[in-house]
Amino acid sequence: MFDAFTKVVAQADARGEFINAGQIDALAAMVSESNKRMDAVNRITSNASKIVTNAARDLFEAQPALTAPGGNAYTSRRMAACLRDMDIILRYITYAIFNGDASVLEDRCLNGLRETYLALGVPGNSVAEGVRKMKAAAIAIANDRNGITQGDCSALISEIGTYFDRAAAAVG
Ligand code: PEB
Repeated sequence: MFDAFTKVVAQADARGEFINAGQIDALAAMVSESNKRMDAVNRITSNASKIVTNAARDLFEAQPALTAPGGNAYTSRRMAACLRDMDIILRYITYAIFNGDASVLEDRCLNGLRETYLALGVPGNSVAEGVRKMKAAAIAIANDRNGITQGDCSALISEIGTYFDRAAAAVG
């Protein structure tokens, strides 16, 4: 598992080079902006159950076959597994945001997930749609201007978007 710093070290070491000025500048900029990152993680984390349940509700409304008899979220056991999966994916996305690096998400959550869903007969495209719904809700919450110091969060918000995109692409 990498964070933005250990990733730079691993890349430099692989080339047998010192950390260069451009890499230091990029990390210094990240540190100076880190309150935004922590606020975003805190906001998404403290709204996680709302993000998951609303996204799931929207998904089942858009794809009613999932909750109909024979569907992949039919019976409480499968419904619980589905909500749990969405919660796990969102949790790993918050770790990636915190680290400023996707490796924790890739290695511990997404690696093999497509094959798992294939083996279980769970439709990956539907999981991807659920992830996209969580993306919209999480970004609305992280980017809410109310009750927070005003500033430019566009770079952070687009970075956050990439983690959701990776998760959706991994299963969809
Ligand atoms: C991944 N999901 C399921 C299983 C696993 C995962 C390993 C099988 C074991 C079990 O049932 O617990 N586990 C999950 C994950 C990690 C992990 C992400 C990462 C670390 O360890 N059903 C739907 C929707 C979708 C869904 C499309 C959006 O209709 C999911 C939610 N996942 C779903 C369902 C099952 C499942 C299991 C229904 C149960 C399938 C079954 O037993 O029939």
